[in-house]
Amino acid sequence: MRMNNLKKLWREGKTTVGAWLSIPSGFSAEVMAHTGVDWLCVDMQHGCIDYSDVVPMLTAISTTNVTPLVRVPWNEPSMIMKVLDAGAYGVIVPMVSNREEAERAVAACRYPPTGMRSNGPNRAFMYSGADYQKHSDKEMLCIVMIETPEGIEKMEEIISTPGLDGAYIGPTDLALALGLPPVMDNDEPLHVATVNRMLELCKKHKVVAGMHTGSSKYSQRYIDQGFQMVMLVNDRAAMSNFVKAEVGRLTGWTPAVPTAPSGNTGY
Ligand code: 3PY
Ligand code: MG
Repeated sequence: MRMNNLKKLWREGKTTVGAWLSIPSGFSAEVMAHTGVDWLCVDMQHGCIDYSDVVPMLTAISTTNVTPLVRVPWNEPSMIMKVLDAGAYGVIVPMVSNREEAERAVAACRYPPTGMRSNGPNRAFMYSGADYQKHSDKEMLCIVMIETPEGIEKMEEIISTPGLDGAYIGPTDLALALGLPPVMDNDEPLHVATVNRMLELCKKHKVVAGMHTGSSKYSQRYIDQGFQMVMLVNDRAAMSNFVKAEVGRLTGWTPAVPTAPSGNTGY
């Protein structure tokens, strides 16, 4: 079976940089897969992306060694299983709030007797190899997002869930959960303290800590802190920010909705 490169890099203690795909296109996924990132996440939660878009996007990413992940729209086992069947090497599950929900996400990623994943890896076995079912439990990543008030309160019981590979912070939902405005690269002391507490718990329970950022400045900050999974750039934001800046330089045009100071609006 094809090994999970991302998991290998984490095992070696390395930091990994990824990007986010919101545009429903195999071509833009392929373009992004040739940018030097370690992993790409196809975003079914907030991206303009359905299952019929996910399949050609995963096919496009598999022209490279970039590890393909999918953020599912919700903690719903049937969609987790379908994206793994399509060849995702891991899922990011949003809004996980307690141990039971984390266990449900993990179980959807593992075949019986460990979990409850149903058999049918229709594209996965072509991408991975004929022995997919035999090895997939140890290669597929289950990463949950902690970004709700209950999730903040119960972060240790979530992070210590057996079989969990990573905990990923959605900074804007985290901000809302803390009663703050939904700012991506966030310097609010309460936000910073909550992020730091999650990182410490991830280290304690030997789970990878992931952080969503909007600029290399903040990516660097989280890398320096010890996050092993850092999201640098979103395809839609990259296109929009670059073109707006170029048009502005040439014509003096300024957008009605200003670009965030960190340069990013990449949810
Ligand atoms: C958040 O900021 O809440 C996210 O989920 C990032 O995608
Ligand atoms: Mg979120």
